[in-house]
Amino acid sequence: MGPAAAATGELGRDIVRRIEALAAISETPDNLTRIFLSPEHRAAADLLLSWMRDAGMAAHLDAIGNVCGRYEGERSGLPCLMLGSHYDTVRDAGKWDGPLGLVTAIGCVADLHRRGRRLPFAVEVTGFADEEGVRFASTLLGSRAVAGTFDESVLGSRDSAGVSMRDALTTFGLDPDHTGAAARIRAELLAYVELHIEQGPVLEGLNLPVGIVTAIAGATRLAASLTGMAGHAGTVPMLLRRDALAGAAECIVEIEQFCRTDQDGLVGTVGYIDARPGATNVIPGQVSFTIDIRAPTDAHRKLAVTDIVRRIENIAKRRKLQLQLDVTHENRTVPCAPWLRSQISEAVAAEGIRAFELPSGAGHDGMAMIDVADVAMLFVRCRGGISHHPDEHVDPDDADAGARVLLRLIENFRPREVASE
Ligand code: HGY
Ligand code: MN
Ligand code: MN
Repeated sequence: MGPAAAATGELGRDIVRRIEALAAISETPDNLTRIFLSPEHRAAADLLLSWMRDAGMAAHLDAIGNVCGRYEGERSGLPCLMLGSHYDTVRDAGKWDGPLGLVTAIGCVADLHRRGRRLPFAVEVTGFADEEGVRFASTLLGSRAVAGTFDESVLGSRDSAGVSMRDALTTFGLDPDHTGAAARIRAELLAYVELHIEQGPVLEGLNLPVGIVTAIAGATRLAASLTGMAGHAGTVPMLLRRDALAGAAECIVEIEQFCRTDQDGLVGTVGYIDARPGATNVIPGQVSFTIDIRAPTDAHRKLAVTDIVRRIENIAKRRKLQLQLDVTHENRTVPCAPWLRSQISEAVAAEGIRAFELPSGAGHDGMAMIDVADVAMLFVRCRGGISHHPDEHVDPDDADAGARVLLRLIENFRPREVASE
């Protein structure tokens, strides 16, 4: 008989230790910010690669900056069950959004390795380089590269400091002309499964440590720019002004009001705004802001976007502001595969937990991975439903429960053909 499986609590303690180590790698000393292709992003990648190797995986950085680990099956070269999540963060982030899924997957493989357990398929762990889309206007860059849907035209896009993605990739040590090398083909992947914190309050309300995701809600992101006329704050009469910031403020409140009156789960957020020239005594002449719109169904979201755009156009027209509106990101709702959901449900029930299903309002790498594999997700409860905030927290016992479910899923995994026989 080989070594015993991890004792209760052991996987959870290992996850917390790794989460703390990753959270210490930040661009800012007082909070956690780790943006795509920054030096800290690179340091986190190196740490993840070392953990993957310690867990018995062959590991490398791919052409877009994803960290990729592979644990061979009973013989080398078999198709894989891919596990993963992202290692970039939003600004002033929590520690768990992204890294939880990644370090849990690494911990599970480490446990298989410790026991010398090989499976009739390979297990791969992918740490996606950019899911949040904070640095450049586009998002899901890491998983799109793996899915073979990376749009090379985004290489020319620039961050707020004017650095192009092409130059940032070069500085990171990658060749921007070879991002295509990160792409995988469907025959190599049996499925993509991601564990992630829930980022909402549902599991906590039901007193459940984990939940099975039914679908990932689609999203539309837009970049808006309003141009008016800068001028002297003391001399230009109020009725003669073309104040771009006041116009943006009206648009923002309009978006909020419109989404608030919706009864069916529509949400709209303006999360970034930049006003120029940006001085106390100058009327703002130019403002850029972002808009993020989500709804439970694609049809509902598309109708809402059309309505919101019309309202913004009317505000701009009335205020004599020039408007530029561009869709920077559009993702359809992605269903989680029923055959994978039922295997996750079995693993949850086998851990003595009620198998509960819920949708994801947040976006995830599965939205891109669907183009190369069937996808599924397991959510882990977080405290107070708080996410994208430094107070984000997962109880170590819940991290442990998530890991035990994931490990059970891996060890009992049946590829689709076998599962449906
Ligand atoms: O925005 C999202 O839903 C994800 O957290 N990137
Ligand atoms: Mn996030
Ligand atoms: Mn995330």
